[in-house]
Amino acid sequence: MDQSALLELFAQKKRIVITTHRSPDGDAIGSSLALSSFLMKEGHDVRLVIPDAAPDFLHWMEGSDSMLNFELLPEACIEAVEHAEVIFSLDYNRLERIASLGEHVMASGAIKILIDHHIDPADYFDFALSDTKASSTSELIYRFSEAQGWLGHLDKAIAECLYTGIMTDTGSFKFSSTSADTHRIAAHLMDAGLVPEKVHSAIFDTNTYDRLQLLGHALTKKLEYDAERGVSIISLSLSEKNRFHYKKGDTEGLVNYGLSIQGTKMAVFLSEELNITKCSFRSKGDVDVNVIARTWFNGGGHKNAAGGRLDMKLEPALSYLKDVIEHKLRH
Ligand SMILES: [Mn+2]
Repeated sequence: MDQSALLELFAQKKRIVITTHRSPDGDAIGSSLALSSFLMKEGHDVRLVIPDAAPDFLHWMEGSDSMLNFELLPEACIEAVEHAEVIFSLDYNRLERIASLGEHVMASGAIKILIDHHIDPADYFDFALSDTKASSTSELIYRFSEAQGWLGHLDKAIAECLYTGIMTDTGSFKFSSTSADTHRIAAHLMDAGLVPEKVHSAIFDTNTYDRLQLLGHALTKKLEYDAERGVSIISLSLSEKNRFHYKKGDTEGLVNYGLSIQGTKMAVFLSEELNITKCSFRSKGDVDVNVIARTWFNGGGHKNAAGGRLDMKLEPALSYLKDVIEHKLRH
């Protein structure tokens, strides 16, 4: 499918489902809500389906009330997918990322469109805008909408959604994926009425007292630094998280503190859940944490930011991680 076929596709009103990944972040929700608004303003029937809940700090975004949560409303989500003529995959590129909803997407005869910036997309779509150099899926939604001729619909609410995605995925415009185009798009979003300070504050000035105490505990008691290898590790057990009344999203960004130590090449955050330990990886330069996460931690992501999971408690997970670092990685 090419660009002109896409223009033709959206010339008629369609039943459209937008999907994004599990544990949706600012880019997942921002890009999905923005695309949803563009499509609705074009007159299409749009459902936005998310595998599980979005964190509270994203609930202010316009349209977030109408998202269908697969965990809460599985039947409505499956029905939407089964009736869709077009299904979008945003900010992910493998159907495992949307839990068992992926099987329904796979089985659907709808036209499948992938818009994403992760590497190695699986081959299940009819059209893909897949650019691993792009700062965010939100940036790609801007480009996609521009190519479709939809930017006339760009308003303040859509601009806020796209800006949220770009800002969160670029660490507030500081990661190497931030291009001149990223800034140009941000400028256009401001022209549409966006107030960056408002979005920044809505996303980041949302700490609770407990969250800051948990952060303090993690940094003073649970941060290990291996200066020789340039590796930092933060680990938190379920009971530690409970002690600080942990809520989803409270450890968001914690791994970046490890990476900010001068000389660090790789930072890891281990977070114990009921029966598993979640692993987040960040790196600088040539250290490819996507490969590390894929090879040893049942996960993947980007070269400098990836995630994975181990089916074990925190203590064995920490030993396993250290074993991989000592014996498997070249330093
Ligand atoms: Mn993203």
